[in-house]
Amino acid sequence: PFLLNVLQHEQFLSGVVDTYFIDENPQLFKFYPTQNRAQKLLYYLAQVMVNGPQTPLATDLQPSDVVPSVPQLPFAPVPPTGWRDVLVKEGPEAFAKKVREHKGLLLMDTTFRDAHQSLLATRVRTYDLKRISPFVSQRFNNLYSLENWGGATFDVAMRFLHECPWERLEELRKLIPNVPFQMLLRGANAVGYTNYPDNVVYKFCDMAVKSGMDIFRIFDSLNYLPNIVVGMDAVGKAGGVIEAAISYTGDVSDPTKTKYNLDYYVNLATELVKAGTHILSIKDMAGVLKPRAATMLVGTLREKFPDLPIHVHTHDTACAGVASMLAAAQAGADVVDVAVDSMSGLTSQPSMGAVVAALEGSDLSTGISLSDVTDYSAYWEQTRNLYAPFECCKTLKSGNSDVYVNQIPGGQYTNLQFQAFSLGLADQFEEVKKMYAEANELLGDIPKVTPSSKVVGDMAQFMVQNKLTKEMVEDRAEELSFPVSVMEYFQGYLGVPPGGYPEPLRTKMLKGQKSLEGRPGESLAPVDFEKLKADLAEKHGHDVKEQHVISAALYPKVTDDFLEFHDKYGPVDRLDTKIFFVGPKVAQEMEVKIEKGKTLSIKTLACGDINKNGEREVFFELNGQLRSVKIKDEE
Ligand code: 3PY
Ligand code: ZN
Repeated sequence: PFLLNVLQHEQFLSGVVDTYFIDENPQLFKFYPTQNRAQKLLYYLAQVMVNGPQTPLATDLQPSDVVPSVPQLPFAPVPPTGWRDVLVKEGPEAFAKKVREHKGLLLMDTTFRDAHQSLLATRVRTYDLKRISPFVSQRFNNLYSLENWGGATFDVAMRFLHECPWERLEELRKLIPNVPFQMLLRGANAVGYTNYPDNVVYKFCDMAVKSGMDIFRIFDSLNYLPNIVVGMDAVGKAGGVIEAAISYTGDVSDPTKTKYNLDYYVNLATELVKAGTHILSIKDMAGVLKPRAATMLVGTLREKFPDLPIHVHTHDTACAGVASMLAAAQAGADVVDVAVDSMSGLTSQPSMGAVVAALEGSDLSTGISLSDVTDYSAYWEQTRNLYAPFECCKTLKSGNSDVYVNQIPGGQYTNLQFQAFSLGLADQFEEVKKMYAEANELLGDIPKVTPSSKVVGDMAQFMVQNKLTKEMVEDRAEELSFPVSVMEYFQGYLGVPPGGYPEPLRTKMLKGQKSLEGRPGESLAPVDFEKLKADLAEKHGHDVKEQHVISAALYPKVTDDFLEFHDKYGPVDRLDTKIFFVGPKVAQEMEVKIEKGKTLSIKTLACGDINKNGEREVFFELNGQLRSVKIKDEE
């Protein structure tokens, strides 16, 4: 059994030990503070009061004072049945069959993942997701799925929100037992930015299913089949629903664009079907699937695979998302992606309310009530104000049809724009966007989605900064020192791009450097999970959960920092969002529920003057008792 320290060791307590005992059991001689969660939280609050936000805010906008109201529900002891009941009872194949047989259009709601990844820098906290979850479970039981995990949420949760992504999944599962959960899996990159050894991908998927995940949308940023197949196999073995995705790029409605034409997509889809996908997904990560292209692509795939459910994803960057999703539905798509109205539009998904209303009364009616959408949307409209410091609308104010040219994915668009604005180079964004298209050409015209989108973005910025054109890069490739991500792409670390690498550029850039052949994961040594677990336990001095070990295999440093932060500051994920980001004011009172039946009542009393050691003493009332914490003022 795991022991906290030597004072719990029977043999030690009985006195039958020699001095080797210390050498053999060093971890038992580390004395960690006992779990005083209340004191740790006071320490966090005091830290924010004295030294400002511990999660860097992206803009000068402040979280508003609103306490978002949750729509009232009549008492219901159990939620109505949903698609998850079908999945749990009958398994993935039968689930897929029933989805295909369903008459109306089904929706996936992306509000809990892609919407805030695209609009609010992925910063939405479990706290706010949980508050609205019972409502989702009661009123949105007809959803095909709720996308609430994966993509960038995994590392951002630990890195910036100091919360455990696995705990998010488990807690939402308890609150929403009836709606299938969906996640985005980056194939052999899992939820990271680089290829992992296969055993990491398998273990990750297995634990995801055990923690409550149902449907996995699996893609590879280069549409590189071997990378997608690893993810598919891992999901299948874990018992999840396999939703293999085509990452859509180019324009099938433009006959002059021949690289990514209908044949290309039909061939890729055929391979995914052969590899055993339960559902076929079209992932339009940039929102470049025009309505007419949606009709052509979905129509062609529908004809070719009459029994296979088709699920279409888009972004609303050009504001044509609703039109494209309606076109997809009419051409035979079974499921399309939307976000609730107040979290929709621009680089997010198209509006749920608009799609629901457009189809009401038709054969494709979604079975979702517009008045429920309104209530759900009102919650998010208020909640979004808590995330004002991360609002993309600080810089992005309207739709942009230039996305059809630059093809920048939704999540990256606001990032690049924000970077340019924060450097005071607003007009540079126009140049970066233009250069993004040129960089894509240089790299061989590739699908652009995490992580290949970063390669193209890095290349575009490199070209803007160094005032390089495409021709200049081609001429001077041997002497330029390219960004690391670009070199790694050419070295084969992401997999093989469609149609192979551009030559002679690649040879010139690599200058004889070694490159990987084939699937990168094949040549990576497996992670030793037992050793990793022991290392973590040694470092953090408590029984490390299996889930944390998997987090550490994916993100060693981020996980380490997360565990350390948690050891130091306690369950900061229990604080409300405004207090978490910007701290309380003096004389503010708050209730913090740290677990079922255990609520702390905290009032801030005063923040003292700076003493000769450069510290301030912050005074609180905790459950009626006076407490104080000394914090070094780092100003
Ligand atoms: C991600 O990989 O996080 C994406 O959302 C890609 O579209
Ligand atoms: Zn997306």
